[in-house]
Amino acid sequence: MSGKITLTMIKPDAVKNGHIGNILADITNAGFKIKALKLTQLSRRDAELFYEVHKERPFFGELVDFMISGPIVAAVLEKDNAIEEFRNLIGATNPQEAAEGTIRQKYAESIAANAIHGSDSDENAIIESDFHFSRRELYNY
Ligand code: RTP
Ligand code: MG
Repeated sequence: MSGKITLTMIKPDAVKNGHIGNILADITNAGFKIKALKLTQLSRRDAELFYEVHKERPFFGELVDFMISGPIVAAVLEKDNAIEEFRNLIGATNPQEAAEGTIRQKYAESIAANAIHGSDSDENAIIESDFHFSRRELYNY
């Protein structure tokens, strides 16, 4: 049984390029409900913690530097089968491989500056939601 929640971040490239509104429109038009939402900027310590699973990967330093380079938009989203549905909406990690109409195909610059994050499991969606939001910042409506 898959869960109803995912955590997204609109990454610094997409924020700087003025895509917040269009990306949120794509997300809501795809049937996701926004349960929590904020503009924020990660500290180096925040980004290292958030991406701890990738700390041995060769791109870890570049990833952290990029994610703290400007503000991001964090959001908790609700939809049935949220993880898989949202990863389908955002497209492949490398925007050159992302399907037509996906958020990364439309808005990403490169594999590093790839516009948006989506949780990769139900378990991580809860961990990542707790990272960005207190439970009272999540709304049901
Ligand atoms: P995300 O976690 O951001 O939703 O992306 P993802 O699952 O599609 O990709 P993941 O393997 O979790 O990698 C996390 C982020 O690291 C950056 N990356 N850079 N330079 C590279 O080869 C490389 N590979 C990955 C991307 O920003 C990716 O979203
Ligand atoms: Mg990932």
